[in-house]
Amino acid sequence: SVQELEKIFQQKIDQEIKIEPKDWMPDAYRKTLVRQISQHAHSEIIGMLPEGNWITRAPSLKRKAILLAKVQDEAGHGLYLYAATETLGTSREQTMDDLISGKAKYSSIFNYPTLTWGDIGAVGWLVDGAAILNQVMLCRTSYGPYSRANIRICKEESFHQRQGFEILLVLSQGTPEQKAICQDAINRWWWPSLMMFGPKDGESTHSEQSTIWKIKRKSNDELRQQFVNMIAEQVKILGMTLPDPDLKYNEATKNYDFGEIDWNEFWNVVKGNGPCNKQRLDTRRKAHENGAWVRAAAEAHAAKRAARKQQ
Ligand code: FAQ
Repeated sequence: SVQELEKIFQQKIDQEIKIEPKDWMPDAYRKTLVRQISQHAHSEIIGMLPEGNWITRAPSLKRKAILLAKVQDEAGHGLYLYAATETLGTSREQTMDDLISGKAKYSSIFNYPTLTWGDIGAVGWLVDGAAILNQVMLCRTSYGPYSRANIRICKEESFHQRQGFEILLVLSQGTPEQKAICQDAINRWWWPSLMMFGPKDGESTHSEQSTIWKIKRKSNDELRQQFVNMIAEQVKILGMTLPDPDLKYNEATKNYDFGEIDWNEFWNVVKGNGPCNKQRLDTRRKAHENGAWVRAAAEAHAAKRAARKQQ
C-alpha cells in the first residue's frame, strides 16, 4: 500500500540513503523537487544576464577571459540542473516553457541591474557567496541527482566567489573614485543578497516538509546568519562597510546581529515587479526564439541519422 511505501521511503531518508530516479517516491516529494531544482536551474541561466552585461566592457583582456569563463560555468550549472529535473519526469521543454511564460520563479537577486564594474565584483563575492552556502548544504540533499549536481557546482562556485572578492580588493586599493565604486556596489547588493535565502523561517511555506525529507538541511534563517557572519568579517579586509547601522557582533550568541530586511521589496521582486524582471524575461524569450532554427536543425539531423540507421 501507499502507506507502506511511504514508510520505507522515509526510513531510507532517515538512514541517509539517497533517493534515485527509479525509486518510489511520494508525488509531493517529486513535485517539490521539480519546483526547487527547476527554479535553481532558471536562476543559473537568468544569472548569466547581469554578468554577461559586462563581458564586452571588462577592464582588461584577462578580466574579460575570466568573466567569460564564469558566465559559461553558469550555463553548465543550468544544464546539470535541467538534467536533474528531467530525471523526475519533467521534460526540458516543459521547464523552459514555464520560465519563458513567467510561470516559474528564479532567484530574486537577478532582477537587479549591474551598473558598474564594481557590481561584477559584488555579484561574485556576495551573490556567489550566498549561493555557495546554500549549495554546500544541498550537496547532502536526499535526492541523488540533485546532490551530485551540487557537488560539481560547488567546485566551480568557490572560484567564482574568489574572483569577485579579488575584483573588489583591487578596487578597494585604488583611487578615491575606484574606492567609491567598490563601496557603492556593496551598498546596492548587500540587502538583495540577504533576500536570496528566502523568507523568514516562520513565513517559509516549504521548509518544514523539505526538512523532514532532508531536501533542506539548514533553515533559511540559519544560512542567512551564517552568511552575515562570514561577510561581516571579510568586508573588513576590503576596508569597506556594510550598509546596515544595526550590524553588530553579539558576544552572547557569537553571531552578528543585523537589521530588518525590507520584505515588501522582496515579495515585490518575487512577484515580477523588480527593476529588471521584464527585461530579463524578454531577453530570455528572445534568445529562445532566436535559437529555434538550431533546435529544428538538430531534430532534422537526428531524424536523418535515425532513418539512415534503419536502411
Ligand atoms: N527569489 O518556502 P520557501 C545561483 C520563493 S544561486 C525568488 O522558503 P524553499 C548562482 C520560493 O520559491 C541562486 N523566490 O521556499 C549564480 C517559494 O515559492 P513557490 C539560486 C524565492 O524552496 C550566481 C516561496 O518563496 N539558488 O543561481 C526566493 O523551501 C551568480 C516560499 O519560500 C537556488 O535556487 C528568492 N530569493 O526555500 C548564478 C538554490 N526565496 O516555489 C549566476 C536552491 C524564496 O512556493 C550568477 N533553492 N522564494 O512558488 C533553495 O535552496 C530554496 O528553494 C530556497 C527557498 C532557499 C531558495
